[in-house]
Amino acid sequence: MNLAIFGAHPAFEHPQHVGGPIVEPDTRERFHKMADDAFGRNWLTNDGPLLRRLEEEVARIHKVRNVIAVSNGTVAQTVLQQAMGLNGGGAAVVSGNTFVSTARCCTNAVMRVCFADCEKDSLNMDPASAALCVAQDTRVLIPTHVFGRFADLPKLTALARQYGIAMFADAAHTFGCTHDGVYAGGAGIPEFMSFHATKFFSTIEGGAILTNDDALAFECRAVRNFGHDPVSGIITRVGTNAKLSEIHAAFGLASLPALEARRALLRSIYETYCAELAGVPGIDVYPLGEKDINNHRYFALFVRPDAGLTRRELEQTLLRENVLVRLYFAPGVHRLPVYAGPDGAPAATLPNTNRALDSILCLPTSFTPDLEPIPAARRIAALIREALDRAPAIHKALCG
Ligand code: T4K
Repeated sequence: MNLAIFGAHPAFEHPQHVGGPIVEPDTRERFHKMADDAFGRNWLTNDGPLLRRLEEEVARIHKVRNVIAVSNGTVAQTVLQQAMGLNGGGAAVVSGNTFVSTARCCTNAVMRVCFADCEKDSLNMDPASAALCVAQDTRVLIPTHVFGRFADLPKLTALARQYGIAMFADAAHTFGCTHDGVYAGGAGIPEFMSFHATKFFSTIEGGAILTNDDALAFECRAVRNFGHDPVSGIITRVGTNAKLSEIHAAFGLASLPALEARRALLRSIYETYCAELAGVPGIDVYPLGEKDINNHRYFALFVRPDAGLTRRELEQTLLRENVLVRLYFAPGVHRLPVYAGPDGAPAATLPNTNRALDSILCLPTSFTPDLEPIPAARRIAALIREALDRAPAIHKALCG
């Protein structure tokens, strides 16, 4: 196999994105019909019938009492924090291995952020590192479930209880995922999700809070709608506009019947990558949780130092083949200049997080409609094997 880096035609005619939206033909058809019905009703937002149905369906799937759908995952965290009274001062313990928004929502609420390291294996918040972050002014612990794999909630909730601090989880990646049979939202703490177009389940833009706490759900509904009390309609607290439109809800509802087939396909892609990359020197696949059921939306691997190519070199080689790999969440929110100390030093030194983020590469799990998914995944794995076999020549081509 020749490689584009040596002048061959790229392996893929069109760019293959990590996170390219998954929209089955049936989903499109259902969406058009539901959106059209919404226009027929002339009710397009503000707690409409589709939004309510979406909330009921997600609550049923996740076996949780309350789902509050909002306009995106970032806003879901903001609404949840406000409903929990986490505004104005104090500190939050956040995982260094998360999307930038998890930390930004805290600083937007005028909370100081302390970044915890992740566990080597799961890449989720390490309870021991989180414990070291807890200070006098700590108010909340916010683990993220990375790539659909659950953080160690028993240990983290025990830690939060020990110090009398609040806790909720960033479950942006965990739609339809379970740990020990329990879905996000059902483990005794509130959790929020993202329904962004790149996610396993999407409302194009959207998100939700999941909680078994009815009083908290009531608060979230009020905050979502400018602070209007959901029963009286009177503005009784400070709120914002976090509403999800009927058209977005329609897209989510239209996707629901496709989800099990979608998960099965993603699982086959995951298994294909695993089989094709097994035993490739210098490549480790991100391990799934033993007691977890995953949605397989993300496929992450790590390029070890003995791979022959650096992560950057492998990334560059694949980009030229139109395989648009991503480096989630590199370089790491804790290493962003916006969180640096006055001396410019990173906000935290997190060895496990740094090691993971300096070697991670996420591969596409969805492809353009002209491609058969399994052969496309096989081809990407073959490109990786070929690139590593020809490491010295690639190194030379990239370094000049
Ligand atoms: N917590 C965690 C752990 C999260 O991962 C996220 C979001 C949040 C909280 C916040 O939730 P939201 O407020 O976003 O609901 C993407 C997504 O925008 C973001 O939702 C996601 N996590 C994050 C991990 O990834 P980007 O900037 O890296 O990628 P983006 O949106 O440019 O899309 C990824 C790729 O997909 C691109 O290469 C192009 C392709 N793509 C994207 C879209 C939107 C398409 O082919 N078609 C499309 O329509 O943030």
